[in-house]
Amino acid sequence: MSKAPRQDPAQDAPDVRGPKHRAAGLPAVVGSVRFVGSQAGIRRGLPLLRDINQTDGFDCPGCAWPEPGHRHPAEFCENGAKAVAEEATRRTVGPEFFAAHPVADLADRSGYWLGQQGRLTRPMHLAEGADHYTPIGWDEAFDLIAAELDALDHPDEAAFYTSGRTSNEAAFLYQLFARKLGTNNLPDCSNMCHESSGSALSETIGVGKGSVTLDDLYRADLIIVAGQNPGTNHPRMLTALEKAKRAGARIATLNPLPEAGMRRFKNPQTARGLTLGTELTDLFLQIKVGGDLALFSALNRMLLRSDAPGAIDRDFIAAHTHGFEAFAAHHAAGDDEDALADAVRRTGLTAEEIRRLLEEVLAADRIVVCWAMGLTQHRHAVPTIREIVAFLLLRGNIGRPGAGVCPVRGHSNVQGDRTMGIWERMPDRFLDALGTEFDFAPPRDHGHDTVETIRAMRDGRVKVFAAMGGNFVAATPDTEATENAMRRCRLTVHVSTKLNRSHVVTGARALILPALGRTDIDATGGREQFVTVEDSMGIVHASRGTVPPLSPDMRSEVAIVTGLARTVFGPDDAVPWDDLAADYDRIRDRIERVVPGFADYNARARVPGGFTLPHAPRDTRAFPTSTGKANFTVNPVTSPEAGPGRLLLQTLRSHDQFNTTIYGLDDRYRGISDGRRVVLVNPEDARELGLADGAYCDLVSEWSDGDRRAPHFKIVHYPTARGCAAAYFPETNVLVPLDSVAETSNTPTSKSIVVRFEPDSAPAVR
Ligand SMILES: Nc1nc2c(c(=O)[nH]1)N[C@H]1C(S)=C(S)[C@@H](COP(=O)(O)OP(=O)(O)OC[C@H]3O[C@@H](n4cnc5c(=O)[nH]c(N)nc54)[C@H](O)[C@@H]3O)O[C@H]1N2
Ligand SMILES: Nc1nc2c(c(=O)[nH]1)N[C@H]1C(S)=C(S)[C@@H](COP(=O)(O)OP(=O)(O)OC[C@H]3O[C@@H](n4cnc5c(=O)[nH]c(N)nc54)[C@H](O)[C@@H]3O)O[C@H]1N2
Ligand SMILES: [Mo]
Repeated sequence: MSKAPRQDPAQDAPDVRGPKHRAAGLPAVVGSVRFVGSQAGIRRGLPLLRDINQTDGFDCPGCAWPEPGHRHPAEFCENGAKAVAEEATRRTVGPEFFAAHPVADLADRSGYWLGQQGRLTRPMHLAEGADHYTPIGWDEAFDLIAAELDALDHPDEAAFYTSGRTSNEAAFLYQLFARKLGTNNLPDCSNMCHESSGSALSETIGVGKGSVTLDDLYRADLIIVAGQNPGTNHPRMLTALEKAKRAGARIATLNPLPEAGMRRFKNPQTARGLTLGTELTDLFLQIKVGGDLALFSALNRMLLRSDAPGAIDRDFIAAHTHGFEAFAAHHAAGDDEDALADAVRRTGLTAEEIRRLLEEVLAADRIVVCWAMGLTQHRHAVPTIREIVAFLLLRGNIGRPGAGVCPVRGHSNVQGDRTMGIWERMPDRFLDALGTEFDFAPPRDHGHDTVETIRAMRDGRVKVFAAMGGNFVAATPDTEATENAMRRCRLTVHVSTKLNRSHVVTGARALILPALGRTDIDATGGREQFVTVEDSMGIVHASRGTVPPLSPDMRSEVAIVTGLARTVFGPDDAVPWDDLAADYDRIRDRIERVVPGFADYNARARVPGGFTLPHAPRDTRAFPTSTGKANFTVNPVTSPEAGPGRLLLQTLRSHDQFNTTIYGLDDRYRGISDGRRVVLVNPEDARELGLADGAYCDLVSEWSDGDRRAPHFKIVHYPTARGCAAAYFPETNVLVPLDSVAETSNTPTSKSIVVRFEPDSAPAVR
């Protein structure tokens, strides 16, 4: 725990041993048990492992991957165990801790150190001009927030952020609170995550969610996994891929990095897996960062030209799609050889490799494409995903078994939060239903998303910032600009489980409100309550905490929202906030009347395994788009260019972190230990740029408004694609310019930052 206690980059001294080829296996099992023991203790921790993802237990807060129908007694992975242990830790940060540490000292600590201090147990207040947080009562805290909200000139001067762990019930009430107040300023982590998927899918198929179930994966002939590292971020997905493989699927992987899990997977749930493992990837294409649009565009062009029988599904296209002529004309323009040469240049692949992928595609009747942040966090992310949808539409691969789109969500309930109305741009039909149910007129102007919220705080247009979970200043781009923006607020409020950077970079006044997490027993209203969540495949199910909370002063997110709302709107409000909190069934009854697909919610939430939400394209090949059909789109090929002496930096996760929560300083599969400030560079590029293996450098990103610098990164020669580099976030968020965002979705371009390398400006003191 003493490692890397300070923000000081010079303290970071990673050790490098080179990448691994296999994932999971025995080291993962040993890793989970050891970590759980060290945080939660064996007596509190091990029984918890038994409850993860079981129908009578809680939903793993680790990721949004669905649970299979037949659950394994150990339905969790190493990283899920770490997420659970972080939350169920016995360590606490109470008033004594805050008395001992002035905020200035906490602001000098690393995010890792802050997180390791333990669970927040009491509401804490940082008064204007004070050096220390001091305890505050819940009612006093609500009064304080109500007074600040009341002092605003307009409700749009407040913003209400949500991270993706919040339950359906709490999320629904939270957006109701914001809208009753009069604002649609509901930025969320999704703005930085799968917003590009939502934008592209809504436009093309009419539903911003994935169209496949686990069963579809098991029935697919070809699964393309693009821009995703499931070995670390969705380890249980590897079990599904292994099962698909056994049933005959082939797997193609598109990634600038050779990620361990996609090569050999040793399933820790089976004896065979622990020893032998399965070779998952049949075709690995080491694509350049940002090259996916060029690749799928090339594939589509070749499919349109192909004389292989059934290369494209003309019946499906005629019956269910719109815009095919324009799409085909776009791909008919220009010279085929030139187009292929252009794709080769932009992808860094050979023409032969692209043709091999085409052969896989032509041999596959049913295709699923899975993706995550490697596709969504680029300037051209939305056109890339639209082109992937077109690729699937060409062969009728949406709306039939074994085929479809599979954006793999991150946070465990990020998809559910959206379904519940956490979005700055909810459609009118949702706002109409909400207004009718609760007898008020919801605001109609679109609110701020995450990037717009930062700009608004910077410009003094947002003065009160509240967050339901998350770590806003560390997760967002342009760290310095964002921290300065946050400091300009009148009041910042964080509903949180653990201490993080956002608690110590505050507005004039600040509150920390300690919330119960997934693992905690929730006895709000004097009875054990359960909540519900929605996974990445649209299945809604119950989650019940199973450990006693560490302090009676922690409240459920539902109790916190309703407590605040009652203070702000008074006891006679038309919404019976207290009644809703006393019995979550009453919240679900209201959700059922506002959100489509939730009929009989309370009964179906009690069915083990839950229920599946309707998805028109998947269920009936109906496409609720503007044209009433699935839309082909025209997406001119583009890709990021770094320019001479520069590389394209992607910022990604190590094996020992959950977003901004750092579990430890190792990245076992990439062979990095004891530190995080590494930059992975292809050895050929390194030679050309004079970057010696093991030397330290500064990373400098270039943008129209000037340079940004992240000091002291150890150079690691690593087999990434040429022209590309990789380093971990949040350390590199300082390099991502606020205005460098994806078209349409406004997602920060965290996966393609142009950087140059300069001598280390913070040499280690040894
Ligand atoms: N243990 C753990 N689990 C997690 C998380 C965590 O931090 N830790 N985070 C959760 C969240 S919120 C999310 S959104 C997901 C994130 O899950 P991932 O998207 O898997 O996470 P990243 O680490 O950002 O990895 C991005 C992957 O895309 C590749 N990539 C980068 N650029 C490109 C590109 O241009 N093209 C292609 N084809 N590939 C590219 C990278 O090499 C890397 O393998 O995981 C969730 N689960
Ligand atoms: N450069 C770069 N930046 C990125 C990304 C990237 O790939 N590169 N990825 C982006 C992505 S995909 C995402 S999703 C965002 C993540 O952004 P966020 O969701 O804002 O960040 P997290 O680190 O997941 O938030 C962790 C904090 O949430 C709180 N917390 C945990 N569980 C609970 C709970 O149950 N209730 C409450 N109330 N609080 C809880 C804890 O206090 C913890 O410190 O980051 C984005 N930022
Ligand atoms: Mo995410």
